[in-house]
Amino acid sequence: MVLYARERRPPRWWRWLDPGGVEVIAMPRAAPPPPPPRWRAAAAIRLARGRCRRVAFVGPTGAGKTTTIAKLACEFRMRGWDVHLVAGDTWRVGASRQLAEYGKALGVPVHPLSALERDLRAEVLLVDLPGVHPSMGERWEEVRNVLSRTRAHEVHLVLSATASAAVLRRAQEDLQELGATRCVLTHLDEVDAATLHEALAALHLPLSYLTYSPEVPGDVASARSQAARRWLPQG
Ligand SMILES: Nc1nc2c(ncn2[C@@H]2O[C@H](COP(=O)(O)OP(=O)(O)O)[C@@H](O)[C@H]2O)c(=O)[nH]1
Ligand SMILES: [Mg+2]
Repeated sequence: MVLYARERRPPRWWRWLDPGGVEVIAMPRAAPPPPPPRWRAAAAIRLARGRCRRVAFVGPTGAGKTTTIAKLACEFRMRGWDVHLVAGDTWRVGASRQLAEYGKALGVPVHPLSALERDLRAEVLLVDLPGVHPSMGERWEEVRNVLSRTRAHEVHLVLSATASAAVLRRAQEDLQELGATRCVLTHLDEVDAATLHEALAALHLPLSYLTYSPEVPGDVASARSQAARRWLPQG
């Protein structure tokens, strides 16, 4: 921004040595705010009375899969849906117990993987899986196998907003084969606005839910809900 400008003309007899010029005093202009990230909001899980919606959650270890499942189980339960959980993380020590404890506290049945072949009278079946990456060989194969047994209507990729944009992009590419069509972003309470902005800009998949505390129940919102507007920059 130009604050002051003046043409400087030395005397004619001096101009052979100093032709003159323009004096300018300027201040750098503040950088414009970055444009809002272009993320897409996916619809929340849609349930119907008397039908079973099978939903699986995949993603890297520690992203928040089990916590998201427990939060959603509680939400659905409170709205009167018949919720069942499947403990598919047979790799992490204590993972099944963690889910069983949530199930007990929420009054929701928790089944072993063998229940996937049974005709459960649930209206929503949430399947918890171990953290996974294609480099994990045996575990990768098992997750693929469980997913095909699940016959999921929806697969959600769970990602933490604390991961860098590069890691988030990479995770979406690396886990593409698992067939997730939407993603859940967790740990929003642990990042600042700029980091969240970068995380949202890195999402190729539409965003279904976000979570913003480790607490169960509570602090989960559909990306299209009013509650989500508090966390997400509006485009
Ligand atoms: N602050 C915060 N912590 C979270 C959130 N979601 C999960 N966590 C914590 O992150 C850790 C890993 O979560 P977990 O659900 O076990 O991850 P998983 O390995 O993907 O199943 C646990 O300590 C959770 O309490 C969140 O939205 N905010
Ligand atoms: Mg887990």
